Amino acid sequence: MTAVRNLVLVLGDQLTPALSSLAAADPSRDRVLMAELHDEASYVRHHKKKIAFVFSAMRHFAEELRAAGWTVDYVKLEDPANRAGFTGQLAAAIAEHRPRGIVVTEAAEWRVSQMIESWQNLFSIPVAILPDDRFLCSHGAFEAWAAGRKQLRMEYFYRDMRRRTGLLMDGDRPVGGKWNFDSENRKAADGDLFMPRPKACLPDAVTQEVLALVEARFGDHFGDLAPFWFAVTRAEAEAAFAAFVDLALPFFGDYQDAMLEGQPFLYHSVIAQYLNCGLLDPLRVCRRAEAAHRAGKAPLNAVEGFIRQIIGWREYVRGIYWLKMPGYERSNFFGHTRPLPGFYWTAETGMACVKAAVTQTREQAYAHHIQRLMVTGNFAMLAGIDPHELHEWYLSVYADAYEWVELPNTVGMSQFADGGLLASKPYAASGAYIDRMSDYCGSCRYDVKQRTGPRACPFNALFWDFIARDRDKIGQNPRMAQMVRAYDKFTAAEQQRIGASSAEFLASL
Ligand code: FAD
Ligand code: DLZ
Ligand code: SF4
Repeated sequence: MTAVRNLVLVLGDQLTPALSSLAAADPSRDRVLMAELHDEASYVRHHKKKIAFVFSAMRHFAEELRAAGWTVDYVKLEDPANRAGFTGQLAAAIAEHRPRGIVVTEAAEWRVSQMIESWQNLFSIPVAILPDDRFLCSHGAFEAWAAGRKQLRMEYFYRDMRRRTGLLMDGDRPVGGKWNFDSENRKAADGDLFMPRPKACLPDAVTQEVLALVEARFGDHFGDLAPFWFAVTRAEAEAAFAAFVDLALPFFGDYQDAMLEGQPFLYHSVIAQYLNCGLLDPLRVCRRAEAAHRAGKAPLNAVEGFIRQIIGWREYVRGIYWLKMPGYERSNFFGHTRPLPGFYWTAETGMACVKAAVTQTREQAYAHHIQRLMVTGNFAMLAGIDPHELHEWYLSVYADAYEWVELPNTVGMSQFADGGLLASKPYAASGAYIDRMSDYCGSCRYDVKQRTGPRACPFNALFWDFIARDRDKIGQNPRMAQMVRAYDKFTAAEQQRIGASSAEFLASL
């Protein structure tokens, strides 16, 4: 047997054949290590579907690498040689193979990157940590963009990304003459529209084995395992994305912010879990969407909106995460301390919008952006929930959840807990917004038109109470100042009723 030159550690969200660590290695002399790790499956209590998805995608990727000529040590969860964590597993592999060095693509999140940085000292062998070039904006490029700016607004970052990638550009000008078509993307959905479901993939034998394993080992985690329909290979993920481009992308823009009872996916792509673990490539996905537009198959407002989410928001939140960690995790601008209500896990609440979002989260490990931002996120901010507890909830319950993307979305975008670094204003809304964008209110036991009293939509009194409570912190923002002025116009008796309704509801949580 030839001596192993390097061990290439491939993490569970690095399932990409063109990964920098693999590109730097040689299948004839280097050995790949992958491991299903209890520590990674339980640093938060991930949704069962997410664990099954990651393990099955990892197993399939190991086979893809073997077929391409790599020697892969794949340590299953039940293997007696399993050491539960990255460091222990690597120590065992080093003892067994005595490699000259370790090669790894940088971890996507802080927790694991700290671990990796300790290895060179710990093991006394060279550890090469390579950049993750699946992201379009490197850490250095984001730092350079952010340096010296008073405000880090996504929109300007996004324009730079459009110029750098050439996506939807006519020379140096944006296709259609505008950078952003968001104002066209706010239609409420109508239940009579045809809603394509995301392409479902049948679990093969590998996935079936993983499903049994997850039920046996993580059966007490949140969420339903069945039905399991996620893609677990690159080919399946590509097929799911192709189906989205054909059937849903044309309407993605129009109904991006809409919510409908019984329609968890609407016209969303449901690909974040594939992008985040490496089964789909962000730039390729954007180029496919652009090609659909250029071929006349999808309108500009849809394609621009879709591309903006990926080269704009996705890259921008990653940049903010790495710029601001580790302190960012404990941001709490409003000083909120209320524990997360039990209904975030049980869905047992009379609020139809929250019930729908949590129920589909339990069933599908999925909720679309507006449900996360304007229902569960908005409620938590208005109710003064501890942002760190909420962060752990979002990190646990979604198949696409990884801290680098989840934390800025939760702490920055949805809770304004960073004081406005990421978002230009708090995403706070009363029931009227949810009523406008959804059909939830019709079946709700609360009345969205009432502001106070036992039957009033809780979002209403909570919204005005939030404005009154935090007026000093939000009042400088022109859009929030308008809300403060509106609150000030209420009679003293109405303000008193708002305070009492809100306090009564919060006491009942
Ligand atoms: P689509 O609506 O079809 O959008 C297409 C793609 O754009 C997504 O797949 C995703 O890769 C990207 N995207 C869209 N919005 C964002 C955004 N705000 N930030 C980063 N990427 C975006 N996204 C995650 O990938 N992982 C998370 O853990 C996560 N946590 C979130 C927590 C909160 C509180 C909020 C408000 C948003 C969070 N998001 C997260 C962003 C967004 O909600 C999801 O990316 C999206 O709902 C995934 O569904 P989709 O693939 O159908 O997306
Ligand atoms: C999310 C996840 C899970 C559930 N399980 C594993 C695992 O068993 N082995 C592994 O290598 N990676 C897993 N992951 C993904 C890691 O948590 C991810 O690599 C880190 O969050 C770094 O981004
Ligand atoms: Fe949600 Fe209020 Fe509408 Fe009920 S009435 S669904 S609580 S917004």
